[in-house]
Amino acid sequence: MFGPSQISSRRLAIALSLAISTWIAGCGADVATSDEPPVFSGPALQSVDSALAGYRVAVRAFPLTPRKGTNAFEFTVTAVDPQSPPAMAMTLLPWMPVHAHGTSVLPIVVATAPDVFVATRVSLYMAGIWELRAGFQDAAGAHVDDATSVFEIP
Ligand SMILES: [Cu+2]
Repeated sequence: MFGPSQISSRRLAIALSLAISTWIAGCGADVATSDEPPVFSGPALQSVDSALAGYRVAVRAFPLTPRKGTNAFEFTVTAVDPQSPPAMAMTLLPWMPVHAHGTSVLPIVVATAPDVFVATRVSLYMAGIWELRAGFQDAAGAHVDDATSVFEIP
């Protein structure tokens, strides 16, 4: 009684359910590891001016809401002063001002595009106010400016 179209839709349903269960298993595995590549999307959580007003820095986080523990952040740097050299490198110091301490684990910062820097392994290990002190360097490696964004970790 099955016509050809009914058989093919049944096969399609089986193929789809296999694909979906594979996809769910894949997601579960990704969530379980701390090496999950960060994904940044949506509007910036913060946009801050640099200390010398040469740059505006948009900050996105992964997870989307920074949590107690390891986070990743993306910094998109736009020169607002035409005299500002391009920011070619960035350093990041997580700092807890109320206790005057940083982190023993240091972030890893890589440039993922011109003017875009991603910091992984940002260890915000205590609840409270954390400063993310970003420093920018020019092509010669000279320090040119700083920008601090502030996050409260629940
Ligand atoms: Cu602390």
